Amino acid sequence: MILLAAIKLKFLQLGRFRLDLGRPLVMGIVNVTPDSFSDGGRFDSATAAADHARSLVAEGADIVDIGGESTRPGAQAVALDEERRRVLPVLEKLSGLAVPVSVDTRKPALMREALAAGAAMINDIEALQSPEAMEVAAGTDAGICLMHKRGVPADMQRDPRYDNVVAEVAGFLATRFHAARAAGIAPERIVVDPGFGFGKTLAHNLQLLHCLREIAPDGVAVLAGISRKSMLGQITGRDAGQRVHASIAAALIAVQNGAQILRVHDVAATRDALAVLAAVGRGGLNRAAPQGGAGTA
Ligand code: HH2
Repeated sequence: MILLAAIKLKFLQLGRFRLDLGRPLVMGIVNVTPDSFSDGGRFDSATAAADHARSLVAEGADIVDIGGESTRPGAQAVALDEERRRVLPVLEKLSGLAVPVSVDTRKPALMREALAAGAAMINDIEALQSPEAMEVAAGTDAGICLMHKRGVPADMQRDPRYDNVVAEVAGFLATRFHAARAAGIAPERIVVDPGFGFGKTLAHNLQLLHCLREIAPDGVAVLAGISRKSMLGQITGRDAGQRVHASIAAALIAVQNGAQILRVHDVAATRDALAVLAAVGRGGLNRAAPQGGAGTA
């Protein structure tokens, strides 16, 4: 039995990139798909997707996550050749990017090809449960995101049930973390994610957000992907494109509840919100009277 890290990790190691965990990291989403729930069809050429990735980096993304298969509720699986055709040309255009590129895929063959093409992280919504995926991941120095989901995208929102969603998600992520450690993957390469919206009702998602600190093995970095998701539509009544404000609120709550990486569509807005949070944190440490005047502008 491998002991869990007793202290919080200070950095993430994603291939050749070492990312300081002293502040929350922002992962910008680039969907190279015709059918993603909020940006489907907007970046479905390699050039448009690579340009979007670069603009997210300019806005302050620490990682960009390239996906060639929508996993929204009800989505149908995409064939390997098609996903490959969507993702690999984007990776090629992004070689030499200043930040690590993650690839959001559950297909071991594409993981292997993406890593060979320069990806520094694998974001697997199936948490490396395929032995082949685990083998690919263990054979590299890339970062790994292990996400919880119940069911498959085509039917995962059909009446999901848990006795205790927080305990069950935490148990699953601990098991997957141990499996990755046993395969030889170092803890600083591993991130865990409760998988908001993946086989969960609004109540389940809210419990997970509230208890985010409880879902990860000790010291392991937590990624939260809530951006523009339908749980925010259920709360606000707004369509996906109108959920930026709600996404920012959820992102800040996630960070205050222990998330260290935020997977988001709206990088600039998220960065601004995090800057305010960080300033309040610094202000709280310095109990002296605030500097500056009482201007309102
Ligand atoms: N959510 C989506 C896709 N991949 N990966 C992780 N680790 N965590 C998530 O919460 C997550 C994810 C779904 O969001 P999006 O990529 O915006 O939409 P779509 O699946 O429709 O492309």
